[in-house]
Amino acid sequence: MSAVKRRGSGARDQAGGAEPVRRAARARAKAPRAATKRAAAPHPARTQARRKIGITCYSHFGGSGVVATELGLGLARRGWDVHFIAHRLPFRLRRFESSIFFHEVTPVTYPVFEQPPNNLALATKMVEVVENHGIDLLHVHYAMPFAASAYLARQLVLPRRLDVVTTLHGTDISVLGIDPAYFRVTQFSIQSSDRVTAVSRFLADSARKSLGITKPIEVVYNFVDPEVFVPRSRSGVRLAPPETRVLMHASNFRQVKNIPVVIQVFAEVRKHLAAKLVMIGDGPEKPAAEQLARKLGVERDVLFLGNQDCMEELLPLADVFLLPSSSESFGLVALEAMSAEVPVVASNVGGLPEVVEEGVTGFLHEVADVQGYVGSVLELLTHEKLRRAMGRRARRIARERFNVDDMVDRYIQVYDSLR
Ligand code: GMT
Repeated sequence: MSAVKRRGSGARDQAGGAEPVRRAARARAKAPRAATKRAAAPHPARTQARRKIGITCYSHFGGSGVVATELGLGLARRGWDVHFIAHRLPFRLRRFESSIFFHEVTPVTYPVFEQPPNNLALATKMVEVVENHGIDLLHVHYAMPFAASAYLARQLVLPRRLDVVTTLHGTDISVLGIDPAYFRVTQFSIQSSDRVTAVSRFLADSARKSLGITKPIEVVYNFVDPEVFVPRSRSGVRLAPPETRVLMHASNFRQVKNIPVVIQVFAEVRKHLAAKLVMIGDGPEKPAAEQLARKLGVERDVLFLGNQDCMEELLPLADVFLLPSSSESFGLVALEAMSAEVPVVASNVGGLPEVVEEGVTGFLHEVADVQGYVGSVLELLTHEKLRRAMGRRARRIARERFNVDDMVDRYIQVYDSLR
């Protein structure tokens, strides 16, 4: 048996390689021969009709992967060839698109390695894709470690030109970037990117303050497709009987999401009216949350649904969405709820006040203000007219300020500024 093993390709490997067969075949057919040579080729974007981009993101559940995937889909709709370079197929890439390609990063394990060097495998795959497909632009979502892998790839393909755009999403700055274990590399790789964007003003400011980034950082807000996240249809699925109100939370159940407060708020609300709490997602805080629900005697009214693929089907079923995070650079799921006409009750931290307007599209409170959240949730659940009016305003603002089409255009402007 060989001591060298490939990780994680699963069914796709059986299908004949690192890419799904259809995409791999198309990719081979489309790859221009000249682009496979490492030479000082003319800047491809200037000579080719179809523009091409490599996108790297975390593919599992999480807002940064959603944003990267929806951006890729938006670019594909505008005639770009989009090459996702990632450890797994991004979860929101649910339908086949002929101009979207997936290149799986498959690190090799070996007994000498304590951990397979994933970042090197990623840089190597970036180089391979760039050279084989004549790509001159990489857009990485989440600085750690993707901006560092992209920097390495850019050095490796010299003298070919490869522009790197890095989008900062949240904990890549607020938790990991500032950790002494990663500080210097994160700072260096962001500074070395050709363009840097952040998903909120708050996050751009924190990157400047806490990481000392001096490079200009453009704010491109996260976005939603208002044709996908639509208000509840009368005939649709229900999560509770008609007279029972639905409070909803969705996250990756990490400490920053303040999960115990979600349960405590619900337990208080439940004392006043018939309600269900729908908890979507999974993560380290979930077992403790289940335990707390039992301790507070509300376990029968709390549904832990786990990770769910189709948020656009679930969010419209909520009457109120609750997000009491202790840190949140944007809160994409709150925006998706708004688009579905669901008012949001959230903490007033990070980028959340840039998304949720106090008293207009929802209510904001101090992180630990359980009574404040309870008051706002009850107000919305007991005043149907107010709840509906706020929901309608939330949808209008999601549409007007955070529309997918506008934000894809903004990213294209960022790419164009490199030409
Ligand atoms: O940084 C993280 O915690 C992960 C990341 C993700 O992949 O979901 O979340 C961040 O990026 C999202 C997309 O830009 C934002 O909507 C989230 O607010 C942000 N999370 C935090 O800041 C905690």
